Amino acid sequence: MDVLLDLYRDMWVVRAFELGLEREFKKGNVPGMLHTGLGQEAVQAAIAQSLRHTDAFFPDHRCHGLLVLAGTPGEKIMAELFGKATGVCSGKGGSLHSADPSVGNFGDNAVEGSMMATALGVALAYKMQKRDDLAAVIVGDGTSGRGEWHESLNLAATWKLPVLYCCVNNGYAISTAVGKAHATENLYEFACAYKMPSIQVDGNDIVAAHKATEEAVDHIRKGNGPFFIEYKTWRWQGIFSGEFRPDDEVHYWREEHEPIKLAQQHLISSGIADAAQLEQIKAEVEAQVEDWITFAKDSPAPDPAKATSNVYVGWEIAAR
Ligand SMILES: Cc1ncc(C[n+]2csc(CCOP(=O)(O)OP(=O)(O)O)c2C)c(N)n1
Ligand SMILES: [Mg+2]
Repeated sequence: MDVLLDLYRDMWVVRAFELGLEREFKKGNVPGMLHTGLGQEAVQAAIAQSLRHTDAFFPDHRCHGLLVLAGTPGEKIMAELFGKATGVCSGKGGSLHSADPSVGNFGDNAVEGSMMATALGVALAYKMQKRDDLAAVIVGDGTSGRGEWHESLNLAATWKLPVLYCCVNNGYAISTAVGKAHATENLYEFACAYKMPSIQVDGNDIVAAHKATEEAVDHIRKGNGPFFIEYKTWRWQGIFSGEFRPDDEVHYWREEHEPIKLAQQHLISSGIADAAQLEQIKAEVEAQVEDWITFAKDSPAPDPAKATSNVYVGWEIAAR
């Protein structure tokens, strides 16, 4: 199958997963907070496509779909988000703390940017082991104001560590626009200061995002050190229910420059697929996601007696 058709399906996995999850969240079936990856489907599909299971990746709080694309069964991610015992971390990790080392998912962390430091350690280990695997870290624009962000880039560049920096610049951190909190709106310029190869790419254009990610990964696997990609995109979800973004901006990103629509136009105009095929892919993925939701709903809650197991590696701690 054409890789672009594959990526199209992957984008629908992200979209359908998040729409289904959001619907269930609103019904009160999903505990905790929910940050969705809606609008960022092309970024997630491109990253997942370029990684392999022996790489390490550190997802951020909007990467539920990417976790599925990386290889964890969809029902296990869905059940995890529902807080159920059948989840990939037995329902204890939820959206922000689930991991699955079997596919290279080293886990998210609610302290934004802290994975940038952890990724360095993993990348250093891979380099010392002379592997051609890499550590990919996915972070939002807001993280680039943190000290760890800059320390990580500096050390990765200095030691030529195999780190793929995926900076998802969706324009806002909470409700603060990038330009109001950073010296530049083009975050790849920070990476230039650390003498790191970097690129800014349209994160809503799957063709461009895929090409950039493949090139970056190839560069890293050849032992050339880190690479920084800034994906310019836009998240559908505001943090608060009141919409703080201007109407013309919303219209541009959700209508004119919407990633799935752009991919459809490309696939049809280049003769890779017709509208009926694309509709079928969408319907298949949506049905699959509904199965995952049913699985999650029907799964048991974790056993309270096991609340203290698997908290620390190799330790059992007593409940208080
Ligand atoms: C160190 C730290 N500071 C603050 C927060 C609270 N917080 C959660 S999400 C978020 C905004 C993150 O913005 P960005 O990195 O741009 O990601 P986005 O939500 O836009 O995808 C903040 C400040 C946090 N989790 N960690
Ligand atoms: Mg942001």
